[in-house]
Amino acid sequence: MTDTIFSKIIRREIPADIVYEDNLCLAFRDVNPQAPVHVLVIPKEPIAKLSDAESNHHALMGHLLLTVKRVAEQLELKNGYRVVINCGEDGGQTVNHLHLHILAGRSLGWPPG
Ligand code: DGP
Repeated sequence: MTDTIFSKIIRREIPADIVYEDNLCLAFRDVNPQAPVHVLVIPKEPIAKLSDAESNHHALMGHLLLTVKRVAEQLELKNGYRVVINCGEDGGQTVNHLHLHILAGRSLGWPPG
């Protein structure tokens, strides 16, 4: 997989507003927020997109979801939040490093555009 801007954030080569980090993942605020709270949770392993995840990523995938819950608690998102994974071109993915969007702080419409 080619290097992306998110790999540079993991390596601290470019700045980001990091809200959580552990040995497997990183969470930081989106540079172009679509809601009052917009955080991205990414694995440190550079998996390009959800459809590239393999069975050996089983535990990592669970860890990413539990990290969403942890970050939501840390940021006190008591009124709820939405988790989004854009996958591939039609899914609207623009950065080819798997990421989970956490959106919160306003009432979110459904269905998404
Ligand atoms: P997606 O469309 O699902 O691939 O979302 C990519 C998101 O990444 C988008 O909401 C904007 C965000 N993003 C892109 N470049 C940067 C960056 O350099 N820093 C941060 N914090 N977010 C970025």
